[in-house]
Amino acid sequence: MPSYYLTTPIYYVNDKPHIGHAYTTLACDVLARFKRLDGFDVKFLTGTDEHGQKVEKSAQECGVDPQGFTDEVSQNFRDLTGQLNFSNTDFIRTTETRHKETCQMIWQEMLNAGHIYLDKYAGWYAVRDEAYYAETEIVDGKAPTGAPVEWVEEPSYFFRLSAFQDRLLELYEKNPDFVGPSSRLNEVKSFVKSGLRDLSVSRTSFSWGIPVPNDENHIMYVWLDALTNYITAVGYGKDDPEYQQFWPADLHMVGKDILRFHAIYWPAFLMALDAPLPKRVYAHGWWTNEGQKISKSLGNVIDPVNLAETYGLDQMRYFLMREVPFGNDGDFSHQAMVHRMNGDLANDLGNLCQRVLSMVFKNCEAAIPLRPNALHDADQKILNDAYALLEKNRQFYDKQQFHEALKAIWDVIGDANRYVDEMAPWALRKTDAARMADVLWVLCEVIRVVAILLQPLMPQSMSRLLDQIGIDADKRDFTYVSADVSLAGGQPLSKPEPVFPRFIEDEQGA
Ligand code: ME8
Repeated sequence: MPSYYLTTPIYYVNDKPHIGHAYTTLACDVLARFKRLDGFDVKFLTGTDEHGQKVEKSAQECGVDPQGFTDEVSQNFRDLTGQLNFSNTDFIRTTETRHKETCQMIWQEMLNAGHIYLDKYAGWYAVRDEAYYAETEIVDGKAPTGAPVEWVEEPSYFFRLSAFQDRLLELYEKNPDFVGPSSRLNEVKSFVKSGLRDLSVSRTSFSWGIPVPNDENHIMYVWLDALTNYITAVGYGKDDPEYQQFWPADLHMVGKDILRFHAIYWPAFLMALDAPLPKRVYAHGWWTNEGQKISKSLGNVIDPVNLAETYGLDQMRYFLMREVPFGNDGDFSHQAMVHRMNGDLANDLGNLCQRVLSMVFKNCEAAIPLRPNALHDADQKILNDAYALLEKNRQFYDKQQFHEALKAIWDVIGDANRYVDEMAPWALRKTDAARMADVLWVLCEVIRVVAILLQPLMPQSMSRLLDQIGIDADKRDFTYVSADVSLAGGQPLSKPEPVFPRFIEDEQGA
């Protein structure tokens, strides 16, 4: 069985999870589910990044010790995975022993191989980004991200990042798919071409971090610690069969804010360890709320659990993956959400299912019609288009173009609705009942295929839909997207219930 390893960023525990965090993990969840249904053994990792000055400050502000604070906030992220039906197979915390051991092990390896040396750091640091900035990057006294910076002068260990400049450029040259979307690769290349300075990888002015081996004054820079989580989780250096099976990772999914760390520092650290490099890093875009930057100070942080309660979990999952071309920035608005919910889900897919299944229920003795002996051209065309979705979806999913995968499915849903109108099975009922049954079979088969392919995105609703049309639980993976295993017919149909209710403003109190 082929393997697939994908990861989310590990989130800082300075605050509760919000829509942005849910978005990244959702994208990974959809992909993980897709790969599982497509026959892959999937490792899907998420977790929390718990060290560093930012987290230490948040704990201080709450008057709690950092470990107690991180225990509590990390639990919120862990709970979110259940609340949003995420199928991660591991959840890592950087305060776990397994992780501290790996960090200290790789530190020692890098030191022994001469990639780390002791010196002094004098320069700018932004706690909010947990990042160092060069003098030339400072704009109006702030980091290019707008984060406040402070001047830091302290003894520090450095990683010889500058020595990896050529190898990194060669990596991007030889593997143009290393960074997605492709437009972002240029950003990374030009940063590297502009010249890499050695990276400060330890701090002495606070203590909430993993101790540097054999030098008690230093703790590791939080990004060296954090990035290492991806190999901790597969047992790097511990003869773990998971490392053999899953490393290198197939995909690190991140937001565009942290691409530099993943596409430059991380491969350089791995090169220093002589370890294989991940196959791809994908940087998605940024969400705003009704046109405004999402921030705690503006008080407009969107709680993903509230969103799921208001609109429905699968509806929210659909909206986030469909509304914005993956990779672009997007805006969350109530109006856009309701538009998708009532348009794509209730009208297009919901109505197709409801009218087809109701007709079957009423006119075919509440059982799926038997597979026809012969098909008309129009039948064959729509069925072929439905089966062809699998290969199209594979290609889109491998490029993380979730919106394109969905668009392709909705094209078929639109065609199926037009096919219903053209074939007018309600009229055939009186003139040609056998043809009516064939038409309804074709439609049930299209619904089956569409429902199987939409499981990664809307697992709960598609499971209900597949239950309704009597598909056994072990016949829902992608090997069943094929004419060879089309519906035989005869399965009893329970009274159809709408899968996607409309959102009605007044009733919901919106
Ligand atoms: O950066 N829109 O953690 P973090 C879209 N600990 N995505 C958003 C978003 C928004 N408005 N806000 C947050 C860190 N995200 C480090 C990562 S990895 C080794 C260490 C998502 O809690 C997006 O994925 O600040 C972004 O990259 C991530 O949350 C940042 O989470």
